[in-house]
Amino acid sequence: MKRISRKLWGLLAAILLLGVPLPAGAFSDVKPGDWYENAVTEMTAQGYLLGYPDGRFRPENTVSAGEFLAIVGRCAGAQEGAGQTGHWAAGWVQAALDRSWIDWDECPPTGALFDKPISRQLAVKALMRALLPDARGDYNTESQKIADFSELNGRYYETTLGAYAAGVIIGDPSGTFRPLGSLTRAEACIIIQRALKKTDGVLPPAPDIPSGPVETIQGGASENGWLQVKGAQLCNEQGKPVALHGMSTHGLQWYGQFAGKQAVKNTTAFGANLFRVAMYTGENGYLSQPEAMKKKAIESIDAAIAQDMYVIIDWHILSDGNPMSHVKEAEAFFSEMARRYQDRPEVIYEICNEPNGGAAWGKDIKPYAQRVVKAIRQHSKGIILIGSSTWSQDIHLAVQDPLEGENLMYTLHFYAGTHGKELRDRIDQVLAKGLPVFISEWGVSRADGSGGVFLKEAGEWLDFLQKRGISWANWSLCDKDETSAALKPGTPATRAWTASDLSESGKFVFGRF
Ligand code: IDC
Repeated sequence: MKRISRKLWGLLAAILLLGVPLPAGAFSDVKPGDWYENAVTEMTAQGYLLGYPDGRFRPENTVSAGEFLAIVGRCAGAQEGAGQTGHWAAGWVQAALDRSWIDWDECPPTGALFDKPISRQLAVKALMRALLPDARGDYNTESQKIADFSELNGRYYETTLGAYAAGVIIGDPSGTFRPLGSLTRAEACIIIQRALKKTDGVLPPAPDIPSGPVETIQGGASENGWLQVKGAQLCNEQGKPVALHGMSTHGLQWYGQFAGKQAVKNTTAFGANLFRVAMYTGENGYLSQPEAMKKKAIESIDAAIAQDMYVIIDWHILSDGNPMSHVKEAEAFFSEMARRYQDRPEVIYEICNEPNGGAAWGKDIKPYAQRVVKAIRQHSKGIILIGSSTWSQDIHLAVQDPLEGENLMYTLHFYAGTHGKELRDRIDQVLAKGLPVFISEWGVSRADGSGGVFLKEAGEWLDFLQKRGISWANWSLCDKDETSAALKPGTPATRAWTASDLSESGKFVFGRF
């Protein structure tokens, strides 16, 4: 059924882009032996491609942005969005914007570029994002195929290299891509046909664009009870979407005072309903002093529970990049914690803060996660948060090979001074495929914990997360002299805090609980 309706869309798209039906082989300007003859004939036979009433195909005419995005949208089975202008292509451009196939500046919804030729780099990006979003090309291998690679804007690397690797673009005899050049109808026909073939009839699911903000409930554990994951959304016990917002501690071994009762109480007073207990494993943390760190973590967890907060136990791997190195310790620790807190709906288990170094999803992280999830599930049905490679940024790899089980979520970590739209697009990609995402750590600083603060960028991030009902914990609740710290240096942990105790970061973040 799906395949038929997509074909029908393709047919409609072809009418729009290329005119009215004519029998295959009937174009007076497509001659046997023309380099595009084969593609035009085959696409026509499939019903994707049609010509003009005068019997011509006009292979050398230039394709406009509106025309190209309309046909790609229909080939991908998308629906028109709410266009901002009366232009016939406005709804299709909007659909492409909503799905992040293109960005606002590349073809604004106001229409100025709808009838302008689409650049080759942009056309390829839109096509690949729509039909083959997972295609990737090795930088070294693929860039060598492109003689004028230096002319390609960096934002098009991923989709262009992916298109070369997938064979969607083969390049002209001179080996140039001409990223800024335009695309003829013949060329558009060929690359769309190639991409459609590569989908093998299995098109990526149309991203489920939130039609408006996801309405989430806040509140504490007494109100929301046991959390559950429904689809990609974190929900409360009644099945209503819920959002948790709060702070992560810094390392318990260094800033343990800001993980105690008073600090937790202060954080709740500013409106947080989430507390993350960052128990470093390396760096003189749990692996060096297990009993002391466990005691500290338990104190902190109990303090959060007493304040009606949800609380994350974070196995904070960092310098020990591969979680597999200490899987036995992790199994034992989480088994003990899950047994201890089996009746507590507040407790959330984060089993590997940030795998890095050589840790790979399929080889290390997933098998690690399977073992630790199993250990936890012997006692608790609580939410489990799973990291990924590259410091918990590679959710696009996790989505290709997720774990089986319930109430599992995948963490993405970002720092507003370092990470932006690339990672947000990644979140939308995986959400569209149903992967539940939790931001268990983010900062208003650069990724090194310093620099900035980047409040404008952080604001864009939080708006994005709010619209999607995604929960977050901010790094970090301490008074260290670094911009990611929420408290001014010298702020005591032993009394209540006022706004004047908060750093620039703290003011911003606490204001967003
Ligand atoms: C940073 C701290 C910094 C500390 C360093 C090493 O801000 O004071 O010296 O760790 O332990 C992460 C990590 C988190 C980092 C943070 C900022 O999870 O431990 O904290 N960050 O660099 N991932 C990305 C950034």
